[in-house]
Amino acid sequence: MKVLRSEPADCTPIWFMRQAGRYLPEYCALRERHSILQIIGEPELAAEVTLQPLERFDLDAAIIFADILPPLAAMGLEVEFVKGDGPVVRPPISLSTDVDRLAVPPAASVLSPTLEAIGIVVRELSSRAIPLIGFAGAPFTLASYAIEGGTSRSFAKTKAFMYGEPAAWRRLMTKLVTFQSDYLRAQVEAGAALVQVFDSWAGLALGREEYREYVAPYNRSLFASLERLNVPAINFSTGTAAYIEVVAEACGSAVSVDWRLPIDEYRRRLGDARPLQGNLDPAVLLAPWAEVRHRTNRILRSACTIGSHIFNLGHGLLPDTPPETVHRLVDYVHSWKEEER
Ligand code: 1CP
Repeated sequence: MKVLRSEPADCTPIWFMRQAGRYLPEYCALRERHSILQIIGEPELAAEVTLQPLERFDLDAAIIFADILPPLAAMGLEVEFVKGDGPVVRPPISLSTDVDRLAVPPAASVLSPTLEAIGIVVRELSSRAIPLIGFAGAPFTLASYAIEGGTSRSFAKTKAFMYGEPAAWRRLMTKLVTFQSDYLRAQVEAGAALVQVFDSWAGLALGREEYREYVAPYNRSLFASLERLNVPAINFSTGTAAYIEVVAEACGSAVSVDWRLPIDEYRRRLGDARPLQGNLDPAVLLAPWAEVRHRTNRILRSACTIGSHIFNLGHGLLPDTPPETVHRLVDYVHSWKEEER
């Protein structure tokens, strides 16, 4: 929180995307008994999973166990996680009239289990001074699941809709901004100390000019609506190295960067005004510790004075990551001093 507020910090803070996930045996044990949607739908279970990584590691933040897709269910689509196949969204949006059928209910009326889980976690963490991160998907990333009906590599249907039905695209993105803005506000009211907006796929799908035209205005409008919440908001994306300046223009208190460029290059391009988050390649954690340390050191040395950087991966922890490596990395980042440069 100090880094996000530009106050002096004693060390570089660290947390991980997917810190509650399949690399943790205790998470897998719980998943054998409950589906993802069951965990998300039961506040006590969601709170338990959220806290699992904090029992093991000295992390500087918790992230609420939820997913970016339940909002699509709240808007009237059917969302299912099929084992091995990833998410399925039915029926996918394919016509302009499908957009008109999407509802925009108050988030608190449809996603109350997540808001309750936030309350439980915040009470549990209050004595430990660890902030809880609320989150939501950015409009493009959510639109891609709604239009593709699930995960995609080419985003062909999403782009065909975007280019072919520009007016319907505007209506869809506007509805998503309205819902997500309300959902993030509700998470902050429930106790989240900061929020992160996940735009996981826009950068992998679009070139700079298309991003500018079809994505940036909606991200800008979402981040602008968050300003009145008075909590930090992290702007997360991947695959956006070619136009990170345009992504960062949408705003947010910090910009999360992937591993496709060294962090000092991201820093040069974005300036010193805001903290950066990232940028270790998640796959590095599958390597022996000496390699992890070497690459971590390079990030910590590169233009990242303590107080200007939140250590994280460029994307989520991979299921094969050894928990022991996560443990060593957390302690290493915390004990790292600028004199080691
Ligand atoms: O048990 C499992 O199957 C593990 C996978 C998993 C997890 C850990 C899913 C299914 N959801 C979650 C929880 C989750 N999802 C969290 C909270 C946990 C934490 O970070 O500690 C968060 C922040 C998300 C967000 C999320 N879900 C994103 C954005 C972040 C990212 O990874 O890019 C996305 C794209 C999803 C969709 C999703 N959820 C799950 C799957 C298998 C997928 C599909 C991914 C794909 O399309 O490739």
